[in-house]
Amino acid sequence: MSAPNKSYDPVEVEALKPEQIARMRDEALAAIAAAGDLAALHEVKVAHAGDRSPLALANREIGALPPHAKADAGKRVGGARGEVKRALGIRQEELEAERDERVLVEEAVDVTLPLDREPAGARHPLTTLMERIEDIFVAMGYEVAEGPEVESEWLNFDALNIAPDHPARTMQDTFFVESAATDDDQSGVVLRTHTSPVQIRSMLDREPPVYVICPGRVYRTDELDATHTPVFHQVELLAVDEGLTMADLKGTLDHMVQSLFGEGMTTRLRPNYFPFTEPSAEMDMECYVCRGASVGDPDRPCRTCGSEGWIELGGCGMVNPRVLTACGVDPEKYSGFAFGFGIERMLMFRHNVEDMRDMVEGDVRFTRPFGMEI
Ligand code: FA5
Repeated sequence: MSAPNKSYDPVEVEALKPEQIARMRDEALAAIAAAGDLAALHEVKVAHAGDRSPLALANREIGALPPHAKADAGKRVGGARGEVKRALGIRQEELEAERDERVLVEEAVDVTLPLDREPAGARHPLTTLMERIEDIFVAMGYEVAEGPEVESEWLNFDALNIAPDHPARTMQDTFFVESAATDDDQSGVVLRTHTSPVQIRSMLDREPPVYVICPGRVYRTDELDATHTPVFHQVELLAVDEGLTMADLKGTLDHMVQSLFGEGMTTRLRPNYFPFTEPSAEMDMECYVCRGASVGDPDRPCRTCGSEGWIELGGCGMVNPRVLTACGVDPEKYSGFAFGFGIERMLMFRHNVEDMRDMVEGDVRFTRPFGMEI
């Protein structure tokens, strides 16, 4: 700030002359009017109303005036600065309104325009079918049990009464991960060929009674074709309790097929052989499409059961006492039943899927028609 000027002549303080103040104000007002957008207006504000603007500098000169001249000069400068400030405010509002209007036009969303929809996905029907089967048994009090897909040979075969030299060992073509050591009895490691080792794990982990349902992926060295895949899914069921009989097994199977295929459906058991069940059976369900009406009637062929009247589901039987013993369960006190079947095969006849390869190719056109069933 300048020092007080005792010999002040207001005419000689150039910046405070009325015409200078008027010029500064007019220049400021013109610049404000010319500012085309908010950024330009901000620059004008700094230049004409900021601390280093001509009017601000003139205002500083007032302090150097003698008292009688201060009021006059102060009014003049203050008036000009007030006008500039008001003009800035008005222009600011105008430019903001213009900007808002422009944004509304430029960023408008036409909700009537057609849009490229993301194609909706669908859960794989194998997953939904497996969950549906789990739900049936969970509702009956069964527990869902799972086991590893890379399994010890002992649990996959030996504990299930399939000894190394047993012919049944070659019935399921096996992917070997690690061979068994030859100089001791160390078990090898395989990709499990069925879900039955989860039976063993469940019995080893729990005290009877045991009621488990074991869904999972299994592996066999089968070629991929219309009815086989090297990686498929099975569901295994195991019940161990006092006094269980084949009648309980049959009743459980009937309940499952009725829950999945409709009231009144029934099953039948045909003798078969599995080393881990005794007696063993192949389980069939009544054809839910023709209900047996196609049998012997060439005019009513049934594609679902091949006019057999029955559809093969999988294997079952009473748990072999040797398996109970291997798992520390007293076969004198407890008995058990088990069954296991392939989910891919069930999906084939439940939904008329003709080729199993469609299930593994990952083409959404296959899964989408099954929708989002949960
Ligand atoms: C077994 O795997 C026994 N563990 C089932 C069992 C459990 C019997 C409990 C007794 C007690 P099997 O090898 O038959 O059984 O296979 C069962 C089902 O798996 C077959 O009925 C079939 O539906 C399915 N399956 C077998 N191989 C394939 C394959 N390569 N691709 C798709 N599904 C298959």
